Amino acid sequence: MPGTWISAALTAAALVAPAATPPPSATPSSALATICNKLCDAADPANSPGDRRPVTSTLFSRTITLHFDDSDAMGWASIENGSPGDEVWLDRSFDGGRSWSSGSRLGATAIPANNRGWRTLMYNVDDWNNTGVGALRACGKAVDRADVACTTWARTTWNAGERRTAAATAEMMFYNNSTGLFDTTGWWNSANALTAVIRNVQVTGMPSYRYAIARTYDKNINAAQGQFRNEYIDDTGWWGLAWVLAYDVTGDSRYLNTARADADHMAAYWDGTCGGGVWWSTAKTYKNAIANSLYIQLSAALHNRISGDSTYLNRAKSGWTWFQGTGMVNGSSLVNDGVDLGSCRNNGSTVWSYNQGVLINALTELNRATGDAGLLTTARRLGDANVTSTSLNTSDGILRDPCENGDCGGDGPSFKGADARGLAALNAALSDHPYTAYLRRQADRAYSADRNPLDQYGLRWYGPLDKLDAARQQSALDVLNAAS
Ligand code: 7K2
Repeated sequence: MPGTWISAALTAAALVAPAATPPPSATPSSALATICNKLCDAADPANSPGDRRPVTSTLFSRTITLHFDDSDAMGWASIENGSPGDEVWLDRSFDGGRSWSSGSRLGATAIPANNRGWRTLMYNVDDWNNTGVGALRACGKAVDRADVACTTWARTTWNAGERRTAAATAEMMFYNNSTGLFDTTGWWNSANALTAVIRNVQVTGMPSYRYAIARTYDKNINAAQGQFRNEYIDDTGWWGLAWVLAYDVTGDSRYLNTARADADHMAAYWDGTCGGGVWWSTAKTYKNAIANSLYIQLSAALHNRISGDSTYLNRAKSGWTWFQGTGMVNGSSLVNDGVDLGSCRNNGSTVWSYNQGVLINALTELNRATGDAGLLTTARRLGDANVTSTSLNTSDGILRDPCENGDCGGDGPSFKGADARGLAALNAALSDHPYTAYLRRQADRAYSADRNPLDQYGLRWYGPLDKLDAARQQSALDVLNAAS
């Protein structure tokens, strides 16, 4: 009888299909080995204090259900309304459902004679000893058909008890423990992803992913040109800001020293072409907003953390003076992309969200350094334009970049998160917190329209969910952090 799970679930162990030979392709060993967290794999769901069922799937009138024991961070699969011989099992993924151990079919079992339903034993979602951030799905097969149906991927509420930690956990499913970078995205985007994860630790107080800070640092300190420098001055700026935040959260001065090395690398690419400013890259072909906003923000942030400093303060001030002189902030208080090297004026190129947010963050940090209230007034003008511009917002007030009629390539998906970070910093610095409602609207919409059951997010916050990568996830994580 379906629903009467007697302790025959124990007998289920005897019904486990002979372990299939794992495929020859490399599978993370943790995906195959028995995992023990609070409990070991193959625990009895009869002992679960809870039974949450986030997702189901149907197959020829059968229902396949994924169940969670959230207090033990384990899950099991069931099949109902089936026939004897129907199979049911779990797949487990440690990369957000991009791959799983297809040979392992965790808990694979079959409906016994005279029954219409059955269930697997319980398996761990995560692998705590190996910092494996996991997901499960329930799968099944009818006895007389070849077709297999699986639920979508989901996980327990462990490290995912609210939408911000859930999004951080989904971001960490892209984190590659071997490289210390985020798979599916680029070098500079990984700096932003790490920044969003660290910020999540700060705003939620959940320390689970703090380990990523030291791991990313240790595994990449000698990458590229060392100290997280490379031929892109903006890339170096993003990493410098990540390390400033790492220093804020850990107090470890090695991160501050690296942030200094990054700022100094950027400063080495300041010259007199067009009266100042740092170049976009070491090839010295373009002076643009992003590299210079990052330079101002990072320099001011260093001044605010290094007692007795005047070098970084002077650089930040010179950066802003130069930026203003170029006219990159246009008459609508929106930032165009860069400078035309012939005229040394605003090149009229695309208005990207991140060019608002990073400049806003830079001016907020510079205000903290100088106490100059005019900087916050200017930042507020930029912020007001940011949240009202019809080129940066849908008609119902959802932030979107101009590339969102396409898929935004590899860079664009990270932009809105950097923007949200800047708006949040300014919002906190202004006593009337003028962007609270805006930021909350973004987070609420992304949560309701652009998310799957594993708390993975897509490009367009107004939906629908398009595809998954660590940069899309980073922007969503940033706006969730910002809305808190
Ligand atoms: O043209 C530059 C930049 O001015 C422009 O804003 C973006 C728009 O494209 C390139 S830079 C592409 C990325 C490279 N490294 C770090 C990121 O800040 C940057 O977006 O896509």
